[in-house]
Amino acid sequence: MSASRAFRLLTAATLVVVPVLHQPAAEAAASHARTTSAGTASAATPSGALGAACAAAADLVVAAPYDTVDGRRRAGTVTLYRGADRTAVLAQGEHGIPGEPERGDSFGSAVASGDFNGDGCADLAIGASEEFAGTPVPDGADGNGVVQLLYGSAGGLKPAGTLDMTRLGRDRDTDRFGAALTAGDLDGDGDDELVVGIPGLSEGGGVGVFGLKGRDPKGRGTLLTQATPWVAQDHLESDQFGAAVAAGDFDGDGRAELAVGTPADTVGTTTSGGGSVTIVDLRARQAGMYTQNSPGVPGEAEKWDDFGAALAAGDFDRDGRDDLAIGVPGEGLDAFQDGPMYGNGGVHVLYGTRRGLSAVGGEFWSRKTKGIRGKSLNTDRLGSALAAGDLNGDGDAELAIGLPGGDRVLVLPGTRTGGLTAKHAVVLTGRAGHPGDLYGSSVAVTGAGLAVGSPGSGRVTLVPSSVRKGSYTGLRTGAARTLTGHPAGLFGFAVAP
Ligand SMILES: [Ca+2]
Ligand SMILES: [Ca+2]
Ligand SMILES: [Ca+2]
Ligand SMILES: [Ca+2]
Repeated sequence: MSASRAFRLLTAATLVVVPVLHQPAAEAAASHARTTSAGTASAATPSGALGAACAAAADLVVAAPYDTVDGRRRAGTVTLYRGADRTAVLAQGEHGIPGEPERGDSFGSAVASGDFNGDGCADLAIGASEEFAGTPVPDGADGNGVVQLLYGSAGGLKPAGTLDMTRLGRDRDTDRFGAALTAGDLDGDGDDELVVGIPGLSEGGGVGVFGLKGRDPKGRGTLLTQATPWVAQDHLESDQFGAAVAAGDFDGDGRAELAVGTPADTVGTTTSGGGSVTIVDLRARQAGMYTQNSPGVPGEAEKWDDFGAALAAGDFDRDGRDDLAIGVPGEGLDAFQDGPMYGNGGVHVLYGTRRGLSAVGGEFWSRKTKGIRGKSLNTDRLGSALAAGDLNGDGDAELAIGLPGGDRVLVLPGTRTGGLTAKHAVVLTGRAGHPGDLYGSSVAVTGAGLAVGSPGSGRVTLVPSSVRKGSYTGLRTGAARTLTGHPAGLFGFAVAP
């Protein structure tokens, strides 16, 4: 196996992919409904007659994209849990899932749940970003990538088909289709669209949107790139547009907009890898871009910042409009930052307004922010993973921020009176003396609390939360439980409700 390949995916575990997976699917459009009802198996499932007919397959999905399957290394598995009980281990070629486990597929590169077919039952999308459809190429090359769909039903999750680049009218290339996933109701018709990140696409990355306007989610999708005429951005092959995706209704009109991270985007003329985030209104065919050089956004775009490496949407101030958290894990706050692996890291928060997201009144959070406990280190990489959801049941979303280099997760309470606050913020800590755990590489808000992945040690920590209104996270840190898998499989690389 190629050491560089392993390094890259591990790096991605720490640095890049997390947001996507953790942006709980349908969080975007359904963030208000989600997570308020502790114990609900699928918050994405609307209540009602149809919903009652759905079998609750899982309330937590844990990906292990490097798991060995039938002796094939890095083929990948995805494990479903209800509470702490394992209900199924999914792999290609098992449980009716098409394909076969091959060396290096990375099934579980991303996971997202949502109601894609509109039947009221929560469905599951699983990325296998390194899958090759045709002749395998040598280890180390980027995969074509596929996404496998499973539909919820009265009988549980059933395999429903495979998506790949050809559904977007393009030949397969080293696209990494499915390296990132999210779900959201982009057209306002009540079902979730599936959004697939394709960061390796030749024109600097891309995003595929499936199921718009009542179309079959398995049918022809819509491809969006920086070269799309109404997006019209400069693009280099290495930009990684689509490395992170999130959906949120930022203007409160009932339809979600799409946020696309381009963490390696060049900003200005001299800056490589400063990163950008593009906000897309697919229906209006409008796109706008934020960088650290945008008016009102604090900071300055610098090399290796990785602005947009993680994204999460949630209504932090409960005004009915989603707000957007943007991770910038490579942000340097200390003198020594010489290299792409360094970064104290930070998170920008843009709040939604009637006219969409606005940098006015935005925030920048780091471990140096007043009121946040602990010392900021230049290896923390805070903002590598983000998740938003209402942990304490008072209607506003809390924000969980992973800093896997520091083996910690910072959780900020949302408030009706001013959005996120450091007041009663919680810092969750991984196992003492185990820095290789990479605790906080992935985070997800579930119906029961917060899930934190430590792929370095193959662990996922479940921290339950309960109702506690106001400026609290509601987390019950003393009641945390741990799920374990194979460390070599990167169990916990991605988690989703
Ligand atoms: Ca469904
Ligand atoms: Ca829809
Ligand atoms: Ca808001
Ligand atoms: Ca809350």
